[in-house]
Amino acid sequence: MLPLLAQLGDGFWMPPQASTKAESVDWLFFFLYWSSVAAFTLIMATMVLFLIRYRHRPGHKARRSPSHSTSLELTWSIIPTIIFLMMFWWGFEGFIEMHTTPDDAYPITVHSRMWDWRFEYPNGVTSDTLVVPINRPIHLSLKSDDVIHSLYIPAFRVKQDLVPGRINEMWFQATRVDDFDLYCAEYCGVSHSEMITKVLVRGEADFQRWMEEQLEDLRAAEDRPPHLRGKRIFDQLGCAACHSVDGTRDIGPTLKDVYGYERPMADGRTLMADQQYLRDQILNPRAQTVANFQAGLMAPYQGRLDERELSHLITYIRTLSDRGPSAEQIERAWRIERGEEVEDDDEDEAADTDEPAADEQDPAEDEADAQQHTPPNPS
Ligand SMILES: [Cu+2]
Repeated sequence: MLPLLAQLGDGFWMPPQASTKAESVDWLFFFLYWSSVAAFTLIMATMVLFLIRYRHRPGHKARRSPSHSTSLELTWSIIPTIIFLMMFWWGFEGFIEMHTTPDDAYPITVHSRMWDWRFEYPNGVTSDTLVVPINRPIHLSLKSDDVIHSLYIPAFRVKQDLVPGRINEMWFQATRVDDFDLYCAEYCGVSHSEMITKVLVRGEADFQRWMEEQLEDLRAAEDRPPHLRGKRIFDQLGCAACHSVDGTRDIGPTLKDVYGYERPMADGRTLMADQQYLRDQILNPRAQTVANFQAGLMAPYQGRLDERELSHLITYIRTLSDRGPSAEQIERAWRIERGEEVEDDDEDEAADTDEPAADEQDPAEDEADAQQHTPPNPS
């Protein structure tokens, strides 16, 4: 009977049961639910029955009620105690199981922040959707860059807080190939409701293929002009959640025509948006806020980007301004630096593009990088 009730959870009253834990969670939930329904019905029915049966009638004299009944008291103590102990035991068992990660679990790091998710795989691949293989335990290390978030996958029946300054953990094993919702379940500011993405459960072969593509993309990204590498970092970090690149006002200032212009700040000062300004605003945005924008929303990127990544990101932002170098100029300088034949162009333009050449890496470093991104042997 009860397992049958748990089946009701699968897609009827609940999201589909898509992890190894889902059925036992639903089972316990429905046990609690239906025992509450049964207790409520029993108590209400008895009350109504007694109201009618023992109502006041003319000429009817009330009998004295018994003051004590050992058997009755034992019954109403022992039966509920057994039921409560059963509930405790199933809950406790499930809790322990949920917090005991299998040794062979596949590790993924989750970065959360207002209002965006990023999933980092052991080989350095990152993604804004959580792509996982079916039938394999997945271990998540949960981190937050700013406030408390909560990772919630209803179809898997798992939820865990992400707390700044802590690494929380959780694990699951998906049992259905499909796309499922992944929410933030802890109110975290104005765009909390947009902090939503997907879990894509795939067969082992599809997962490996996806991973190969990502690795390919990662390697190709290293062999691109700096502003394109910067754009990739911009996309990966989810900067677009708050900053437009076309002049549209969003949660944060647009990045179009910022570089090279004077910026009015909230404290009344005016700052020139040079490279140092961009660097400061990325690494420590809370130190100074642009006028008419809410302070403190952006997480500091100090320690989260290395100098090369930072330089690429700044180069990309400079290309978004009509006072910065154009993408063509950056690319041209990059090609010249690589020793490629470049068609003769305006001398002035070439002169403006000394900077990207400086952060060009040497081939040995490229080699080391490529090795870093080699995937672990799937066991
Ligand atoms: Cu959140």
